[in-house]
Amino acid sequence: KLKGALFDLDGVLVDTASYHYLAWKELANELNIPFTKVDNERLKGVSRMASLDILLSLDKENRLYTSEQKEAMATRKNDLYVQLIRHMDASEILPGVVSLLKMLREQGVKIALGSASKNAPKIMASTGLSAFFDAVIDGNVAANAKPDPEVFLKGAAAIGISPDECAVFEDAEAGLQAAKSAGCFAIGVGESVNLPSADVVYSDLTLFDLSVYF
Ligand code: B16
Ligand code: MG
Repeated sequence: KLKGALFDLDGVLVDTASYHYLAWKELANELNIPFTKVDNERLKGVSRMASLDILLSLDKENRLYTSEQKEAMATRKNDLYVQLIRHMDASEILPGVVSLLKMLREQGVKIALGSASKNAPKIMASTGLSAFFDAVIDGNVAANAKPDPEVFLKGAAAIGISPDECAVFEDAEAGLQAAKSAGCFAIGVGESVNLPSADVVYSDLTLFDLSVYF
């Protein structure tokens, strides 16, 4: 039986994936780069600068930019994103999440966040999710982005549970790869076609049966 639960934030606990998409889409429009929801799948779970590099690789004109210009683009995207998440509250927590977190706590399972996002503290506070978490590892404390296992190794260490006794809940293939390299059990949330590295996939967390794993 597993003793720790490590949660991704965007796309697992809250539906911020759609806000990330809208912000990247606006930046892409401003740069005249074609960018679709299918392209956006490749950005999920990936750090802000790595996401920008993927977006710029879609430029038909192959324009090159200085690192200052790229910093400015990343800042522009984040300003747009922060605007979009300004009014977030508990109503934007995804289905099944709160009851799962409550049941995990009742069973004494330790819970940590493992997110690439630098905006995680803001979102955890405004939705009230912070109350359920024993530790928060996010883009402000981790140097290496997923698929590097750093956030999940640090999350497991912070709750004092060995990674092989932890489950990771992830909506992104990069995050599932990170979970597997950390040695965790990898639970995908979403569509199996997008999540080949998952040990098991649920289309949403209302279908998750805790007693099978914890
Ligand atoms: P920020 P997660 C990730 O969060 C998102 O999935 C990814 O799309 C985003 O680029 C990344 O955080 C960085 O976020 O720009 O807010 O620092 O899925 O690991 O919770
Ligand atoms: Mg995610």
